[in-house]
Amino acid sequence: MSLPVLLPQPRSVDEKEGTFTITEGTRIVTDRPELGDYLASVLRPATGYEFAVSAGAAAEGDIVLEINAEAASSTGNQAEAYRLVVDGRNAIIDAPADAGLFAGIQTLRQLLPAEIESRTPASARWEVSAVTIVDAPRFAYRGVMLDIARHFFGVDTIMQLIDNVAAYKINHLHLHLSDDQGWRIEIPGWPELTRSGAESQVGGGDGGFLTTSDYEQIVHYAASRFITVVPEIDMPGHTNAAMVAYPELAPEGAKIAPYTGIAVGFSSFSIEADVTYRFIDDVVGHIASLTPGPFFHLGGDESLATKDEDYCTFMSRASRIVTSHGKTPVGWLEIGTCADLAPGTVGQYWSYRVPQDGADDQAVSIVRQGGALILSPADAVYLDIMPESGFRLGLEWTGAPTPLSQVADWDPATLVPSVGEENILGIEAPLWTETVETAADIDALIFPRLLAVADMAWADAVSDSETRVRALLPRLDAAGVQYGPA
Ligand code: TNX
Repeated sequence: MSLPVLLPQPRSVDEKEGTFTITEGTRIVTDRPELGDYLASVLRPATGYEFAVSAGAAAEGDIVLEINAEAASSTGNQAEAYRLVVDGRNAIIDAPADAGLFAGIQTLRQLLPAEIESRTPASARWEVSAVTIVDAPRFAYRGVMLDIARHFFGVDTIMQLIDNVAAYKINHLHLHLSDDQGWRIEIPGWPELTRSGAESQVGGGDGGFLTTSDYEQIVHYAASRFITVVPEIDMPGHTNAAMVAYPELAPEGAKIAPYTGIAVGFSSFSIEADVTYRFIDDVVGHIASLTPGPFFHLGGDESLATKDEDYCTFMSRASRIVTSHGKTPVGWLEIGTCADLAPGTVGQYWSYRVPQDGADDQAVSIVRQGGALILSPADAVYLDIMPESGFRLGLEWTGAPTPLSQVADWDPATLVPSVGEENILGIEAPLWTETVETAADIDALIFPRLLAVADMAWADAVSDSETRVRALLPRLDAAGVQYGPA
């Protein structure tokens, strides 16, 4: 039996003689019941087996998940490191921490036939080749972004996305929660945000918003899949919807009406008004209190309606509001034009694979101010860029489509020549939703290209990313993911 393609590519894979077979009697033995239940929930639908989860001693035929501090000695002391040892008797995952066990579970899934991903009973021989895998990620931050402002998507769609991406070891979900076209999260004391501010979207549909409990549910579900939610409230531009709700946030005399087009760069908060900063303090404070992860994203992109001299005054203040609520600020790369950010502010690179218009200087400025970078080069990992010309969804402002073959065709360590790997948190693939209206549209743009991103964000060096991703398509098929061109 030969090993299937594993994606992301593990650090070391040592194939052995023999096979382990999952049967009706296979139990999951672990003293981490939540992880055991999760693994059972992954394996049950296709196999139809029970997968009793229990603590105690393992017998032949069992799958074992165990915390083992020593596993760190062979993998490096990383939270997501794990070992997976399969022989004729057992499949055993051990790791220094739960996040590593979760990562190891995803690898075990891929050692089984693709039919394991079916949500209804499937027939296959549930066999796994004997193997020893020792694995840990290259980058700590492996993200995907969903824009729920241009078109609104609710809890169910977001939870489905979380499950679909967790299978490929994506561990951050950035939610773009506000833009010109809509404000998408409830904030106590500012009720108009989710009335007039949320009733529009691109093309004039109904819009919508997440209640506090919706957002809590998402954060909780994401955490159960070891995914950190990164909330973004975009400012001082991309704020038309907030100003529809509260015109006092706008510069004097500005005319504010709901916006349902897809232009950018026409809105700005008032930089002088005190109410602007009271508002930001309330918004950041509320969302930060609901968000267990360390980050709060302030946007800061394309603030073309904000005067240059005002932009940095604003970003100095706004980034410090974020740190005052205990979070690390993140901003799109333009924040690197400012020299007085809160120390440690993270920058999200969204220029091209060859830096344009001073993007390299902006990246360096962020690193000098103590921040790291999240890399999202637009002509590689912007998943809203069409996968092929004429595709029914997506934009093409990068000048050309982004086919699967291009997604991993760059090197994170040399993207910005003077920013080395030690200053790179990781890679994130954004999905802006100007053209995206349904959950099926999300699948069609995110998959399979996100797999190439997941591969390069986890693995030390991957070659032939396109062929590797194609090998995984039967798994996406079995899982019912309606992926786009590959
Ligand atoms: C640029 S990239 C934007 C978004 C658009 C996107 C469309 C960035 C930080 N801002 O406002 O939705 O292009 O691809």
